[in-house]
This record gives sequence, structure tokens and C-alpha cells, in this order.
Amino acid sequence: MGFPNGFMWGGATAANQCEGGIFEGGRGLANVDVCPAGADRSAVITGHKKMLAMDDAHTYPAAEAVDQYHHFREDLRLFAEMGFQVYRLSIAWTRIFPNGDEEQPNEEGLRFYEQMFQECKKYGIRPLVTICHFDCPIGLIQKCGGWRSREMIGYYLRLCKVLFERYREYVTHWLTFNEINMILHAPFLGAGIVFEEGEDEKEEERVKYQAAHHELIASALAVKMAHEINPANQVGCMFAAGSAYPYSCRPQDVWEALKTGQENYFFVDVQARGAYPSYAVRRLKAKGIYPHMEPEDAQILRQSPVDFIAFSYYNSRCIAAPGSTQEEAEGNLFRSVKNPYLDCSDWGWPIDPLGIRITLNEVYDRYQKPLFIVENGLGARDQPDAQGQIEDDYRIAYLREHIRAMKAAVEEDGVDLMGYTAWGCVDLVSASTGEMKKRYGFIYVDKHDDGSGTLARSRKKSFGWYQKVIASNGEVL
Ligand code: BGP
Repeated sequence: MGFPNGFMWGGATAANQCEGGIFEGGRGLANVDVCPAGADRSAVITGHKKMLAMDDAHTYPAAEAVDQYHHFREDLRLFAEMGFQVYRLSIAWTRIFPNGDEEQPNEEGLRFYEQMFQECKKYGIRPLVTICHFDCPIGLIQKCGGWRSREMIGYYLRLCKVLFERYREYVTHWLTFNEINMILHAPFLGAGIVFEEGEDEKEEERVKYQAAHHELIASALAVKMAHEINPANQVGCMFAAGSAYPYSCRPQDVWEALKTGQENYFFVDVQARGAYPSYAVRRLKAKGIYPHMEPEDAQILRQSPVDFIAFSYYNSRCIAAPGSTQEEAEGNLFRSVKNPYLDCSDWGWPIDPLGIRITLNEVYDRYQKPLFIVENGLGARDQPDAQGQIEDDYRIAYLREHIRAMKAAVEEDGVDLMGYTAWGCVDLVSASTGEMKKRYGFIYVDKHDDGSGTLARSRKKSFGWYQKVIASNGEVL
């Protein structure tokens, strides 16, 4: 049995983490460009340190990244050599609308992605396009405070319309927002939100849920528009997944884990089912942070649920009731406690292959819609050996175990899974740390944290391994 025919194998990237070329092609500046590497990054991405321009005291890794802007033909050639059937990429919003509020799009930006899609077509690689992978134009942050404002919906839809019309012949698979739930954990990165002096914790929560509401409305309207412009379009939501395990069978831990899971599923509950779930309505109202809604909003959400559900999976989380003295774990910007049964990556992220099967089942049981794993992988330090080769057996081991568990979910549990795109298929800048040395790729890029490197691409050992995985439709692991 194994994976069904038509299962899509490939890799995933995001514009701000791999393209570079931020001052080229008429591109404007976005939040993602001004997130520095180093100690201040965390305060900036969480909206607690205002940085809307670059300064000399910081380095900004997105500026050059791995320069896919000039290397995309080479990257796509290598993806094709691996046998990719799908390539998940994102659009840098400010290549298309440099300030965000222009009436007309920037032709040079549109041309860039058109060439990228033509190249995909040449190799029979289907693009899976993330419309917004954390980007928010600085112009719109200055004008209206990013997604705090409902005005953003109109600007976002302007972008969508241009993309759906212009790329009609190349793209049928879209994601509206990358990891939409990240807005709760990294609101500047997720929604261009900078908190102002005097905004206390409760106000911060309110702002985040109001911004989330705007994104949810924008997402639903984008789904509707995509279907109207091309009935062949399939649009997915995308969230950072990873089941929340109770730390113990103590009911208080179980209850806390359940609530953490609900907080995470909140967005997908709205995007897949078309309405605010009752737990969210009650809790947000009880806290006094229920978002302001327009009369038409309920109808907007109801009429356009997503066609499929995409998610990233790096790890599960382990949740203990408040007051617990358990050690905290790292992991994709979420707070959780250390799971004593799991080993961790060099960056402290738990490694839990069975967790991908658990998560797939949980999500499928909850929504009964096709799923797509659009990010998964191991961020690790790669050291070329004396011959310049990278023997990344640790990455192969991670991916093998995750794919095996994913296969079991499909084959034995009957989960409807459309495809799998490994994260950072070509090395790129880390979103959480801004580091280059946290690498995920099958393709090594000679680029380092101090900015040095030739940008040359080379194949790691995992390159040949993944090639066989794809060629055998997941049979040879
Ligand atoms: C997700 C993001 C990606 C990505 C990945 C890995 O949160 O969607 O953009 O980078 O995580 O995280 P990191 O780069 O922090 O290792």
C-alpha cells in the first residue's frame, strides 16, 4: 500500500529566509528584514523592542540570506535532481507591493516569481505558494500598526488578487498565512505588531487576538477569491502543530494540556469549520479580550472554509499544570516542559517521530479534511569533512523516522495526507534565531553567520537519500 499515487514529495522555504536581494527589483522593506540576528532578536520578534529600520549596531541576516534571488535556477535544478514534485515557497509581499498600499503592483517583483514558476514548470514541479510567510510591509506597520488594524485585510486581498490572476496558469495550491498561530508567540514576526508603552499583558493579549481575527477574516476572503478566480485553486491554512502531551496523568496536567491544544487549534477551528469555537468565545469574553467584529464577519468565516490543512511539525510539547517545577523545554517559540522520554536537537528541540503520527491522527480526527505536512526537519550544525562532504546521517535518521511514522499514519490509520515538504531543503536563515549555522538542508550553502561564504551550493549525503525516498514513493527509507 504505502503512500498513495499522487502523493507530493518536496521541500519548503520562505522568501525572507532564503531570497536575500532585499534592495533589488524595487522591493520594499518588511518586518522580516529588520529582525536582527543576536541578542535583540527575541525582543524584536515578540514586539517588545521597536525596530522598523536597520541600524549599524545589528546584523540582518535576511538581507542576503542564501541569495536565492540570484540562485533560484540553480536551486530548482537541484530540487529537480532530487525528484521534487512540489516546492513550497513564499512570496515576499514587498516585492509585489513595496510599501503595501500602492494601487499598482511592482512589475519587476511579479516577473521574478513568474520566472521562478516557469522554471518549476520546466521540471514538472508544482509550486505550493505561501502568500504570507511572516511578511508585513514596514509601510503598513507605520501606516496602520500592521494587523492590529482591519485595514490590513484590504491590502492583503489586493496582494492575493494580483497573485491569483497573474499566476493562474502556474499555481493552484496556496496557503494563506504561514503558522498563523505564531501571532500569539511572536507577534511582530507574525503580524507586524509592536507593543506600545502602557500596553499591559491583558492589552497585549487583546491586541493579538484582534490581529488574529483580522488575519482570519483575510484568510477566509482569500479562499473565496481564489475559488472565484480559478475553480481549480485549492487553498489551505497553515499552523505550527505538535500535539500537547500532559506531563503526567494527573488530571490537572491533562486539563492544562487540553487547553494548550485548544489554544493552538483555535485558528484551524475557525479556518476549517468556519466559526469561532465555543471554548474560545467563552474564554476570550471572560478575559475581556474578545475581538471586535463586524456584522458580516460570521458569514465571511462560515462561507469559505479552507480546502486542506497544512502544518509544520518539529516536535510535540509536554504540558504541566501551573506551579509545576519541571524544567522548561525549548521548541519552536512555544513554552512547554521537558519531556523526560525524548532526546533533543542541538537547539534543544525535542525529537519525537511518533509525535508526527499522533499529531496527524489528532488533526485528521478533528477536521476530516486532507492534510499536508509542509515543514518538518532537523536544524543541526553541519561540518564539511576533509573532502568537503557533509555526512549528515543525523538528519537522515531524523527524517527517516518521521517519514516512517507518517507512513504508518497514512497506511495503518487512514489519514488523508496530500504530501510532505521537508523544511529548509536548501540551507537558509533560521526564523527563531537568525542563525545560518542552524541548517536544515539537503543542499549545503557556503554562507556563515559572520556573513562570509561563497554562496556555493553542494549536495549533502541526505540529498541522495531523499532522492531515493522520492523515487520509491517513500518505500526506500
Ligand atoms: C517555523 C517557520 C519557518 C522555520 C521553521 C524552523 O516556525 O515557519 O519559517 O524557520 O519553523 O524554525 P527555525 O528556523 O527557528 O529553526
